[in-house]
Amino acid sequence: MTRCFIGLGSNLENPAGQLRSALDDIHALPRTTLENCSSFYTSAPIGPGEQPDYVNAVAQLETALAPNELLDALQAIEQRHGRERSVRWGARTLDLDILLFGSEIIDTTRLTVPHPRMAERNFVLEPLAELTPELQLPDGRDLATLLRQCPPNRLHKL
Ligand code: ROI
Repeated sequence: MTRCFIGLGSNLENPAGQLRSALDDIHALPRTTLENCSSFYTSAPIGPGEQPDYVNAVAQLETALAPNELLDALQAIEQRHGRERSVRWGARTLDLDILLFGSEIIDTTRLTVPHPRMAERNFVLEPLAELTPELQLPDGRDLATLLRQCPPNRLHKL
């Protein structure tokens, strides 16, 4: 079993409800247990144009799935939530990102882990720190340092 962390985000169609239902779906994944979830946070959108605020959270799983199998399963959940991949960085009903997969470093066409932009996103780092304040990334950087260096962005615990 591998411990992994998933970033959840939504800014359309009842975002907090989208996250709750995504957690139910993650809970139901095969060979996987949902160990923990952070608080939900509202966050100012990062990205182009006008879009509504997001609700973000981080979930902690233990899984026997391989990284690609987990990615397939998460993308299937996104699809069921009506995710349309039209505009890069546009508004979305549900976004599920593999942030960390044990201590693995993965760089394939489908998947880059640790998530390449997590260090710049307080809506990822804050909820992650709620779950594992002492976390070290596979490249040796520690979460507390990343948090101190992260650009500020409006973030409120719900
Ligand atoms: N901005 C915020 N605040 N939260 C997100 O989850 C999020 N996700 C994205 C982009 C569009 C980059 N901006 C975001 O994919």
